[in-house]
Amino acid sequence: TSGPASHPNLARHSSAPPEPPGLAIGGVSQDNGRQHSPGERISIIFTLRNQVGNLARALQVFQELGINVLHLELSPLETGTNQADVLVDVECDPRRLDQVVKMLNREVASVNYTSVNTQGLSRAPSLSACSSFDFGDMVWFPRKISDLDKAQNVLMYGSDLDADHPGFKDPVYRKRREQFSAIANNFKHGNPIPRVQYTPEEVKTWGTVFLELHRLYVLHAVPEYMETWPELEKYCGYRVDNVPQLQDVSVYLKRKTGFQLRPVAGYLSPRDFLSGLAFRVFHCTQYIRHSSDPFYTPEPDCCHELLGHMPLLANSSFAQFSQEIGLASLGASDADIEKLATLYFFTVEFGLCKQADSTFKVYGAGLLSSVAELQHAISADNKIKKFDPEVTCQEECIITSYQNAYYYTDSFEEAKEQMRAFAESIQRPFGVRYNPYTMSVEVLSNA
Ligand code: HBI
Ligand code: NLE
Ligand code: FE
Repeated sequence: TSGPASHPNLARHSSAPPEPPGLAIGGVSQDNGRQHSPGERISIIFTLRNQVGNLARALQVFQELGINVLHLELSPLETGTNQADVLVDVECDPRRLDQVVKMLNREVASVNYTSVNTQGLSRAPSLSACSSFDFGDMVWFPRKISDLDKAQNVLMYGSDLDADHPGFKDPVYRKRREQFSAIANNFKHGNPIPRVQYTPEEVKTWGTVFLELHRLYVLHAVPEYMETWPELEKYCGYRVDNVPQLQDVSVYLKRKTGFQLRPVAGYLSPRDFLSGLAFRVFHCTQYIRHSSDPFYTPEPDCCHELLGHMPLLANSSFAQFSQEIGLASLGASDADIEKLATLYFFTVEFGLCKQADSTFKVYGAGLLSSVAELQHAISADNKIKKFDPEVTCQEECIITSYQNAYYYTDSFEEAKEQMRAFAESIQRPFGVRYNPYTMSVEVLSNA
């Protein structure tokens, strides 16, 4: 092997113009005469795609910036994604970290973690410095919007209905659901959402739900929900005789609040659902409920997403709130996800709030999409309890039948504030920051 002295780039020539400093790996210092800027030991973890030259190009960044590499480790190649994690300890002025990350981002799949070692260069090897942040104990979560392609765990029903589903015994309905599952399962971030030609029977079901719910909205929906309706009618084809296309709604929302839609085959796992919100992505089912029971269905369908959720996602304060909840969920423990999802369920899905005249109004999407459960909730005063995150997070979420209880706050604002406060209390060994320019999350050390 060629040592520093025999390598042309690393030879010391006092007369030659200064060369960029060489790489030092594993503590072997290779210096070509230039002084390194005083720095601290900084650990950086990034993900590389397994392709010829990718590692070299990533490390070249440090060479170009004149930053000395102190330590380097590679994780085993992950077969599913064909990616590997790389941990690099460098000697660098922390004020240059932003620049380093920016340049690295051009060469690597994602920069996942940076940590400035406050104890300086003398600290023992990096793995112990990062031991609380082992690759092994970190929950995987999407770092960039296209990573959502890998976070699509549908819990029910997809194309596989249960015996108590109203469409279970209907072979035509079941066949139709397979088409919707195929659209969702083939979808990749960046694709337009395929348009669906809804059958006359499907349009009729939509119309029945649409008409009946409208009567109830006027009386019982929060004003924030009502406010965006005229635009949904104008730009997205919200009409009694037309099922809006997810693509049209997605384009409208993107302009209005930065939210976009992704088709999904059924009820998505709470973790995957919440992580979409971190990127202002809302997962939407595209199929419609069975015609035999238009007023209640035991799973999300396009009536639930389009009539229940979309009007509020077009409200900027609600959109901002939704993203914050999503960001708080990234990398959280299973126990914390369960609590957060439960609180989301009893607010965003089934919540009510008091108005100035002390009547209750509804903002929960699961109520605003079900004629039957909405009527049930507003006529069952004894089932409406005060929302208290500490207590409500212990409740059971019932998806396939009416709730045992509904929760109210003194205002819509209060619901968002209490959810925020809870989300902020979730403990993680790192923080996240969303970068809207790259649509990715930056992971920050809490150390
Ligand atoms: N999946 N398709 C779909 N639609 C939802 O509204 C939905 C979901 N999964 C989970 C979920 N909502 C939430 O209620 C919480 O569990 C986070
Ligand atoms: N039960 C709701 C409806 O009938 O619209 C859908 C389920 C929402 C989680
Ligand atoms: Fe929902």
